[in-house]
Amino acid sequence: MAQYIPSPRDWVREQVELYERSGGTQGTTLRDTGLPVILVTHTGNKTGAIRKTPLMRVKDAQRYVLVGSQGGAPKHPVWVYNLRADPNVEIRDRTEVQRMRAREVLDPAERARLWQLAVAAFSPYADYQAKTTRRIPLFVAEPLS
Ligand code: F42
Repeated sequence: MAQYIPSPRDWVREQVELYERSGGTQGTTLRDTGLPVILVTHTGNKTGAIRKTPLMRVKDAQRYVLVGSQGGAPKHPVWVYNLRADPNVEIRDRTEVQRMRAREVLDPAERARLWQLAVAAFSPYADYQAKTTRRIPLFVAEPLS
């Protein structure tokens, strides 16, 4: 069994702990905003360790859109490289946990549609994209068929 390595960022690690410890009934929103957050469990591409990353919940029917914004930072978050290397994820949305597969959205028309959904769910994504020259990566996580 792979080892779980918690995030080095206190606020992220604490949100993951509360979310999981409460069985998905607490710690499920982003701080003061009240907006919903999901937990994405994935595999580190160098360590092979289990990583857990809270992201905003952006839904497209049964699918989740994962937005690699990291607050408009100049570099992609590391989880983007992890998902590119191994697309198998587990997504916790409050009390519901599902195994899914993540696919990076490269088609421009599909990306444009999903980006609109993302900004509708969490408007700061637009500011984050304006803040950085990198193109914020999007993934869709789809149920395993
Ligand atoms: N981040 C987003 O990008 N988008 C969101 O919508 C979002 C929402 C959100 C809501 C609540 C919350 O608490 C956090 C939220 N975040 C959101 C922040 C998000 O959870 C991540 O912290 C952020 O995106 C940064 O991701 P990161 O993967 O760069 O994480 C850092 C902090 C981290 O854990 N780094 C590790 C470290 O030790 O520095 C590395 C973890 C890792 O995966 N290592 C790999 C391995 O093999 O284990 C190898 C690393 C490599 O070099 O390739």
